[in-house]
Amino acid sequence: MRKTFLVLGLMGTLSLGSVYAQEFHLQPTPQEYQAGQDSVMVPVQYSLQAETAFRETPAFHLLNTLFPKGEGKDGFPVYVGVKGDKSVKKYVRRVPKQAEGYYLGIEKDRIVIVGADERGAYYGVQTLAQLMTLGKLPLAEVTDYPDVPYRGVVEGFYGTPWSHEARLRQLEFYGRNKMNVYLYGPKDDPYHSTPNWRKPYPAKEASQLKELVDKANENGVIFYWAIHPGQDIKWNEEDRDLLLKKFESMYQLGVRAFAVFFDDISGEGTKAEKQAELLNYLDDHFVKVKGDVEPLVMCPTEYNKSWSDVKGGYLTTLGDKLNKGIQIMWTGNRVIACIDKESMDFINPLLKRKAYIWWNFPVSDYVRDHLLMGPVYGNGLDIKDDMSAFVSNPMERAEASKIALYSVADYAWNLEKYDSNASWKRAIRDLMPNHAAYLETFAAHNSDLGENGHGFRRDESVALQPALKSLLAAYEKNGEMDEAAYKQVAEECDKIIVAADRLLASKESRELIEEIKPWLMQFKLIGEYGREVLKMVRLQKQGGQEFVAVHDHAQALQTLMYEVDATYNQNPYQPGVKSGSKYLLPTFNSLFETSTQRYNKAAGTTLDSRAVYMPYTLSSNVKQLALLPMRQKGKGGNVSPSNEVIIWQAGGEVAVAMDYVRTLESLLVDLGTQGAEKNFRLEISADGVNWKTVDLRPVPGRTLLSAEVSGMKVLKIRFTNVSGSEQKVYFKQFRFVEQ
Ligand code: LOG
Repeated sequence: MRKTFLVLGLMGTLSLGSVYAQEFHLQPTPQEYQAGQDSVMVPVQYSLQAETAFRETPAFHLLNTLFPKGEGKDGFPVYVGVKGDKSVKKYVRRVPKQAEGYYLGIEKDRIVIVGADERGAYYGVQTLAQLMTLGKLPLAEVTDYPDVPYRGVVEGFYGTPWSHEARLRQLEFYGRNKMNVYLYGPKDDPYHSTPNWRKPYPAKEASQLKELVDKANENGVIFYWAIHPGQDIKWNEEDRDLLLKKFESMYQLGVRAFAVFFDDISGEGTKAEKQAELLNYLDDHFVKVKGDVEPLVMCPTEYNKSWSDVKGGYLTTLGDKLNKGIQIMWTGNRVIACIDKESMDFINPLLKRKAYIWWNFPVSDYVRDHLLMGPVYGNGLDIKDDMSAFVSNPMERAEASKIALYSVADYAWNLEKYDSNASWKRAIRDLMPNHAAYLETFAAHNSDLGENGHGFRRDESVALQPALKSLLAAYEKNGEMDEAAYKQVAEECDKIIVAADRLLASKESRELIEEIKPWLMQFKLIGEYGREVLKMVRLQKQGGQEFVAVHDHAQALQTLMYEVDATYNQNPYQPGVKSGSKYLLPTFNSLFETSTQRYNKAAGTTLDSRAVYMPYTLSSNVKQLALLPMRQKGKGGNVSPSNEVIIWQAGGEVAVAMDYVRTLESLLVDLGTQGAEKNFRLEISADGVNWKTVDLRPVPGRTLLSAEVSGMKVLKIRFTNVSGSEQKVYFKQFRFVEQ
């Protein structure tokens, strides 16, 4: 196959808009694109050569927006349609057979777009739209189709659901990036989940949902509405009919695709047998009866390998019992995991169908103080035939999620040609064409998740890592200076400051900037802090007294960073604002500490050398709790809560150790279930040896438990499952305040 990706012949004559020819790349990466040297002027008007029915399709509406003067008899001929249409009969052989495939030909005297189906034609027009930004149209042929049948997004996170406006912008973005599904399932929409899943939406929400469905249709996106009934569903006719009724009310709003999620629940709702019965009932009595509804999608309770008990038969039951057409979601080997061949080979035989991948990235509902704006990498490039879908669960911040979503679209369309870094750079340019370099600097240092209960991490500060490392290593060893590394880090600090300012002040992509503003503020402070720390290192070596003033400024910047962290994004889960947390800040902190200690030693001073201070340490032998980070907040601490159900073995405990004996004021625990306290014991020790049991009292009407600890001396706290058997409970809160 001959593939030419560049349109070199045109470069000299192009009128360069926001897209430069040498950087031009179709998105998502097409299967086959051949462009010659020749080109034609971009037509300002077109004449439509199509069947009458074509005028009813999204492809037509998009086409009609591409030409400034619209349609006209003397316009440039555009032959467009789907396989079987008379108008494009001549070209039918060139159309790929795959669903949603298309052929796009740009000839001297015509444009030809033929879809394997309606959405294929729409994607052909989307590709034409991209080529038309080039200023001149290359004579070209595109033969293209997606590798994965369903590609898109599941709005399935905990936290503030996306706004209506953000969703409208997303749907348009999916259309442009050839993603065909959006599953609506925000955990904190009460009408999606407990308590209100049985009730219809109030008028305002209903009309907004209708608007979303229309917007999705315009953009070739299937709008799936998902319900999450498992926490309190009764397996009886009444609830089944209420669920059906809710579906019917959504159908009335225009919804033609439905999903049922059984993730993160405990109790009666988790039974595979019952879940399968319900889904099959919906399939037989709703989907099949309506005739115009897409295949059902379900998210199982055991939705990842680490939680699945194959012998227990849950997955096998679903695989055996669920009607063939029903899709089953899967997040991989763990809740948060990249997907590879081996993980597909594990799950598909159990489900007896190709898994519908729910990829938990860039979702940040368990690391809410971080932004996940780095490259999308780690998923197998050899699994296109193993999955029925690849959908991504994004961040609560819709615009910031677009960097990852762009690459998810690219990946799922064409796995073998996916190039994670190149795709990431293009995503950034797509989001902020006029500030791309600044956004790239920011995103490069805001990629990792920090410590988290799932243990999922991402690379960060990739280009700067070697310099950070060798600068620190040389200096820590014997005070040597790696000049080249020093220079590189210093330049990066300058770049960081400029990037933060330019983005904060930019008129471009305001919605994005508003979302990430606190992180931009923090980022700028890190750049400034880095600059001062580098000066400290230099001055310490020279032994100059100016060291003190620079040290004090660096310390002031630490205080300001602390204040940003304590002021913005104060959600109760992982409050705060972390930036550059994987390499940048830790390196600067180490340089701060070492240089201050060295200065103190030489000058006989007692400058404060502490950059970070964490008085509490968590330990646990419960697998899902062991990695949960502790946070210090004001005069107290809390364990970062988890979203899912914790499988807490008999005798399993979680313990918090203090750096020295402190005095408690209050302590709160929330296991998400009323009455759960009888299975657990809370103990406090003032010396780490002798323990005292403390009662946990339920706060009336809530699942919150409060311990009477005021005035108690504490060195260690421990909380143990003393029931003698495994407990499945949430871990929504574990928080204490000191006097
Ligand atoms: C939830 C999801 C959440 C995600 C990341 C699934 C299937 N369910 O642990 O709502 O956004 O993990 O925290 C989940 O992933 N539970």
